[in-house]
Amino acid sequence: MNVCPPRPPEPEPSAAGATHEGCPQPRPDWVPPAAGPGFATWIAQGVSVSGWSAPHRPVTRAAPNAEALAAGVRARDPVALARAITLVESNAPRHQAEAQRLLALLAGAAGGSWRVGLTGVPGAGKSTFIDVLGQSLVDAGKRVAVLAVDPSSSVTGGSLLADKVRMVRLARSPAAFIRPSPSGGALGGVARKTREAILLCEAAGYDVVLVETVGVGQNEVAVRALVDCFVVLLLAGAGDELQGLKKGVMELADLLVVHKADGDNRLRCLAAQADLRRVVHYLPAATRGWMTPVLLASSVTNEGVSDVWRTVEDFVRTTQAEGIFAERRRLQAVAALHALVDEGLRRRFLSDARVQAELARQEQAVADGVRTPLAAALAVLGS
Ligand SMILES: Nc1nc2c(ncn2[C@@H]2O[C@H](COP(=O)(O)OP(=O)(O)O)[C@@H](O)[C@H]2O)c(=O)[nH]1
Ligand SMILES: [Mg+2]
Repeated sequence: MNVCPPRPPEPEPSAAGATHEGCPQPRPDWVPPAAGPGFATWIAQGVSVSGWSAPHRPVTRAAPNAEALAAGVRARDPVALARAITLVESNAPRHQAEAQRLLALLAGAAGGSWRVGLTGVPGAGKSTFIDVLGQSLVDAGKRVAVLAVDPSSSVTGGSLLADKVRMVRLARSPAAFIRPSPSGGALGGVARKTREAILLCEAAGYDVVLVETVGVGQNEVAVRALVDCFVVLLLAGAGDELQGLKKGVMELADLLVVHKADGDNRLRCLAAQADLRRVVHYLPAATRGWMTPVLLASSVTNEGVSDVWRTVEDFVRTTQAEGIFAERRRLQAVAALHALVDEGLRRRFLSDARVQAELARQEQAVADGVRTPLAAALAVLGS
């Protein structure tokens, strides 16, 4: 088999390359000077076909248009939904104005889903669980959107790929929509973008929006503020049953699930369930009038997965009947307003040149121990 490209009869040495004795074609600059013809790097020669020229098609994308995107989202077009989410995730000022117009156009169509947050340590099986749960919801005729929130993903890098692999079956379903986390950025920004992505999914008619988040820090608190029902997945047999999940996270849970309750692990999970039931008894209620249940589930055998969903349904019915569901959403929207005002004030204040200069002076004074942090802060705020 001849793997060499056809060589032109009279090669022209070009500025981009150098010829070498015995090598009639131009070669890239970085080819070692002593490289013989066996050094297998050549600049590909163009093929010219007389009378034909490549059509000039500049690769451009139409600027996002709020009306067109809103129509696409309402028509449940997943491509339009994906583009709409990309628009609200954009930090470019010209996109932000269009994004807000889009959200205003769709405001009346949002709000109709059940928003369910799922958290747990990396490896707790969240994505696998969502894949199984999501499929059973789709089988029951529901449309399911999954949003993954991981502000650390730009650092850890791997979670995105893992999620795509874990949810491969659900991803194939036309009734499901899966969106990985907005990349990087401050937690406040990720929370804002996720909140808006939830609204867009609702406008696209998804009945359930599942928000997966890694339980490693503050993200679960941010996600708790975005969802109606908050589920924490735990593992048994890892020594400490709280596995680094602080008591604070348990206090946020409307439902605790001891996951991977299969095979040899099942007995350990039963013991962990009994322990957790005792602990939960002493925690303040995450949601008024609701005692957090502790369930067992396995995404391998599917055991317990439908019980988890039945409990979520029970939770939604109970909180809706008592007005807690609607009240929580109202409070969440107001809290989002406050968070955005705080963030905007901070950004505006710190971008002022005088403030920056004063801050640098005061940092030095505090570092040198000649000023207390409070006195320095007051000086900066008064600058
Ligand atoms: N035995 C067992 N393994 C599971 C179960 N669910 C997930 N896993 C495995 O746990 C690992 C982590 O799962 P993944 O869904 O990526 O966890 P995530 O980081 O919490 O999203 C994978 O190797 C899964 O195959 C389960 O119910 N039982
Ligand atoms: Mg995952």
